[in-house]
Amino acid sequence: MTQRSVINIKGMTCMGCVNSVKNVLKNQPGIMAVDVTLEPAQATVQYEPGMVSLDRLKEAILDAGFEVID
Ligand code: 9UX
Repeated sequence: MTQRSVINIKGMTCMGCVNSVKNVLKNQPGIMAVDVTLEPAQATVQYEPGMVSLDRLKEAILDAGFEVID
């Protein structure tokens, strides 16, 4: 069973940022689908919980230079 989560992101200011976030998420293991929007600034991810955790996905966003709002 896949899990769907919404991650609120701070620091995205243009579509380039949106694409950066989209790409880092897409490259994580266990990711089935990714949608990132600027307004609202958030990522909707569908993933396999046995392969990747929500915390790991948030870390990837932080590593890419953005912030995550809990
Ligand atoms: Mo747009 Mo984002 O020029 O890091 S790509 S601001």
